Amino acid sequence: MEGKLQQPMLEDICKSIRIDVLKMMHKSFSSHIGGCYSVIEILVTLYFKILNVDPKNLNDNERDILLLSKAHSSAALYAILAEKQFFPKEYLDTYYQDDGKLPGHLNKKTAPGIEFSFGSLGHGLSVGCGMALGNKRMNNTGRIFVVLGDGECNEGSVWEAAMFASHHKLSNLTAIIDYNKIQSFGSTNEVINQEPISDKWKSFGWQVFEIDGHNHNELLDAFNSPNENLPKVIIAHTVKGKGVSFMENSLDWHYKSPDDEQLNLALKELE
Ligand SMILES: Cc1ncc(C[n+]2csc(CCOP(=O)(O)OP(=O)(O)O)c2C)c(N)n1
Repeated sequence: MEGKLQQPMLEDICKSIRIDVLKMMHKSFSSHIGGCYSVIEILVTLYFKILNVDPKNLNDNERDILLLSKAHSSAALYAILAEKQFFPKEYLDTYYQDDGKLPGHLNKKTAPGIEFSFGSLGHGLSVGCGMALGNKRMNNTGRIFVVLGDGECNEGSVWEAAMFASHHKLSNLTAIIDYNKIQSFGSTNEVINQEPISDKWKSFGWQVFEIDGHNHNELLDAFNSPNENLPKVIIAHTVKGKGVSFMENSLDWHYKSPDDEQLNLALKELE
């Protein structure tokens, strides 16, 4: 209920994060805006409603940890961390710049709030398994959340980690799949079809939720649902490029960066 009342606030935050990301991509001529826009509601819901993490106490062993395994969407995470005051908003102006604070992929050492370095796809779930098992063994209450791309799930290491997590009953681990159906060079189901995706994760021993990944209430319900002593996976149906009409569901916007005209058109839609 609380989530439902707060939804307009979350939507406003998402809009402002989309604008920050657009400006970062335009200034740096960099790629991956489509995958940033598909994951924004997922990350905003986590950082503003779910995660127990305090920028002033980043070494707290009991904190929740977010791992963005699809690290090419770093710009979305950076904009949210700046909004949550993990670091100054001015850092965003240095995204993807020489000597800047924020590189294109995630480096734990560059800015507070980045929990692990990623860029090569397929590693986040394994790292999350290790952290979740460590927390369990040390009786730490912190939970681990890993955000994966659907294309990323073509990597065999994801499925090795999936088996490991259910074997060890890592109930403190949640994976979220940003299921936007497009990867870098084609649609995910053309490259390697993962359907029926829910059945696959169930057969690997996970508790599965399949939801609209742009709907904050559905995200909140899935995150807050009681745990069955199993790892949880949220298959979040999303739209690549969500929020800007000419970017939505378009393969082009995996790699393209907006020129001046596209920046202004997108700003008009977002503002
Ligand atoms: C191991 C590895 N292979 C290839 C790449 C290059 N790459 C970057 S993004 C991407 C597509 C990923 O697709 P998906 O996980 O669906 O991401 P999204 O659509 O959410 O951006 C690829 C292949 C990489 N980063 N790591």
